[in-house]
Order: sequence, then C-alpha cells, then structure tokens
Amino acid sequence: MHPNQVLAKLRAGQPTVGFWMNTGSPLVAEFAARAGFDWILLDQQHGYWSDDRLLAALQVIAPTDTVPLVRVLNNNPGLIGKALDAGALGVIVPLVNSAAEAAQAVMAARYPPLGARSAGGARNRLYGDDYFAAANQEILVAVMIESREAAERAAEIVAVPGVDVVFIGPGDLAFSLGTFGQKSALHESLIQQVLAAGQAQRVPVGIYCANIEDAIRRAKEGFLFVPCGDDLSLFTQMTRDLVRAWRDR
Ligand code: 3PY
Ligand code: MG
Repeated sequence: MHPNQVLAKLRAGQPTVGFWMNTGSPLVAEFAARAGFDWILLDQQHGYWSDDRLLAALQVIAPTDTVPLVRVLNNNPGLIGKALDAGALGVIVPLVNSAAEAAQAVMAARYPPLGARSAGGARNRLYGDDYFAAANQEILVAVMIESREAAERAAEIVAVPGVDVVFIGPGDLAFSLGTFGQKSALHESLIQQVLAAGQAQRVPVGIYCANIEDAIRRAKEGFLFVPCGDDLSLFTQMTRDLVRAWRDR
C-alpha cells in the first residue's frame, strides 16, 4: 500500500493543508484534486455527498497526489467502515466528547487486532494487495473536539491510541459556549488548551479554517492539519464579486 502522504507529513511534524468540499460534485472534486492540496475532505455531515457521489469523487481523486478524506455523518462504525471501503484514506469523526467516544471511532477504522473494522470492500484494495495488512498504519483517524466538555477533556482524548489527529470544530465549540460568534476569550483559550494537549503528547492538532489567512495563522501557531476554504463558500464569494463588479461598472 502506498504510504498515506498526509500521515507521513504529520508524523514528520509538518503542516498539511486541505480543501473542504460540500457541493457533492465529483466534477468539482476532480479539479480541486489537481490543484495540489495535501488532502480533500468530502463532508458527509454538512455537505451534499450521497453514497454514489462520494464514490465517484473518490474515484477521481485517487489518481492524484491529494489524499481523499471523508467526514462521516456521525460516530457510527458502519458509516466509518463504508467510507473507508469506498476508498477514503481517512475519516474525520464529528462531535467526539470523550476518550470512550474517540476509542469507538478508532475501533471502527482499524482492523483487528487494533479494532473491529470488518474485512471487505473492493476499492480499498486498489491501494495494494497488502491493504488489509497495511491499513491500520496508513488510514488516518481524526476525531473532532467541538464542545467545551471535549476541549476540557482534550488530554484524555489525544491519549487514545490510534487517534492520528484531533480536529477542532470552532463553530460547534462556540455553540457549546452559548455564543454564535467565535471570538470570545474563552473560545480561544479552549482552542489553545486543545493545541497544548496535542503538542504535549505529540498528537497533531487541526482546526477548521474558512480561508487561507486563518489557515496560515493557525499553521504558524502549530496546528498541523488545516483546511483553507470550501467549494461552496468560494463559489458564493466569486459569483457575488462578479455581480458587484458589474453593478459598480
Ligand atoms: C465546526 O466548526 O463546528 C465544524 O464542524 C467545522 O467544519
Ligand atoms: Mg462542527
């Protein structure tokens, strides 16, 4: 099995940048995968990826150097196994609030003896005849810390064996604090607490960033796994700019 280049970079302490995809469009995924991002995330929690569209997107990303990841709908072993069997090289699991929930996500993504992922699938084995033997090393498992409760338990969550990345969801974290804006001092201090917990145990920490400026700033702070935009927001921004330019002519 070809080494997972995102895991290789993270294990070497290098930052990785990704692109978030919500459109459910394999065609857009094909173009995004040729832009040179380290990873592309197909979001099945908040995006529009039916199983068929997800499969088609994984097929067009596979021949490129970009690593395809899937955010699954929830921390469900069946959904995690299914995304990996379809050819995702990693999963991001939302709303993980405890070490036990993190262990459940790892369990679903790893084959025995490390986990309980079921043997099967076909596209996964296009990665090599040794897929079953190598997958436990090469499949990325990211668990999302996105509540106050989870952030306060960050040290326990990052310590769960098999967690490759802890990924902060700042939007849900703000919701859990009762604020819709993301800028409170408490919000930021919880973010920094999670970063420190990951760094103390040498587990890479990521955070959702909506634009390249945030991604670069967070990478400078030590976050190793950052997206820098999403397809629908970029498209929205660009089409609005076109209309504004036309109206201002
Ligand atoms: C959040 O900010 O809550 C996220 O899940 C980012 O995708
Ligand atoms: Mg979230």
